[in-house]
Amino acid sequence: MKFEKLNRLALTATVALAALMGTASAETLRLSHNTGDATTWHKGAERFNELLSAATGGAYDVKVFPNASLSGGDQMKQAEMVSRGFLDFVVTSAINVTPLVPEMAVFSLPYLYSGYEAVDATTDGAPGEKMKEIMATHDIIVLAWGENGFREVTNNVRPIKSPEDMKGLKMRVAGPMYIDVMNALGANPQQMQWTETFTALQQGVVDGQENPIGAVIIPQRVYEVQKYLTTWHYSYDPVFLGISRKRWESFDDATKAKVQQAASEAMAYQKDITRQATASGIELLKEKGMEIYEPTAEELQSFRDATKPAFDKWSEKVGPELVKTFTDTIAAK
Ligand code: X2X
Repeated sequence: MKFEKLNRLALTATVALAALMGTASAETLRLSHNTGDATTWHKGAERFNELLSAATGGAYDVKVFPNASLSGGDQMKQAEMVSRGFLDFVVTSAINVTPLVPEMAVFSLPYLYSGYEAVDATTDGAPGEKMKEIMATHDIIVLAWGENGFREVTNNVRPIKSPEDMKGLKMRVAGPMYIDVMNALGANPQQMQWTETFTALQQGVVDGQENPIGAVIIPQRVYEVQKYLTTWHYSYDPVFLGISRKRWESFDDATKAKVQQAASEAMAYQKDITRQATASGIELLKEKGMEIYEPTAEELQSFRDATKPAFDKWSEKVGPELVKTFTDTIAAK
């Protein structure tokens, strides 16, 4: 019927116009992160896009690029790109920023934290603010802290129950501080991009790696290429959502408030789903065929003692005053 046809035509035109207006009016901003598109990092970044779009009536479209693809797969380079204003946003973890901002290693000092309560006291308190100030001097505005998590060790050679079990293992690590930690344990560390690690584990180029369960090991299917996991909780790694100073200062105050709000909500969500995935993670990893070892308090203490040289070396590097800001807040918990 003529009327129906006309009606359909009108609808098509309206949809086309809306799409056109959408693309014409939304400004594209770029967000880089260095894990795959199934991780909680990615989900947090996508949530940020949704929240910001909703808060601004579709004025911004945050395009999320996983696997550090915008920095040629170089996960450490993202921070530098944001710092120089070549990238708008980054979701990455503290260890990746340490070549540019060594102080960020403070979070991940071996055995600094004993649990989530201590973590939250620092990220929500004075230490978190102090780290935001330091990052801002490098023109990276940290909008909110999220979570990569407590990093657990996996390998294909043997169950790790004591520091001695680490001896001679070829371990892939993400960043410089972890090289010192692995050396303190007598392992053979090798710095490698995360995007290359799965294949390296599969082909036996390295024996093991260390990463958090909920944020990375499960969504990136590390269990397919690793047999043993020990929950040694040796290092905590926060994630953050940061924006370049250049982009931040281009916003008016009302927009800044919306960006801040969306970032806070998105990272709270990211932290929440990461903790949930971690809590149910051990059971899932067992189902997938991994052998899990949960060290006793005494065994944890032996790992703490063995990694002390790396703690001391990096305390000097980040500055004892900064470490004290953290340890004071943790002790008051
Ligand atoms: O590369 C890693 O191990 C990862 C994904 O956890 C970090 O970005 C530090």
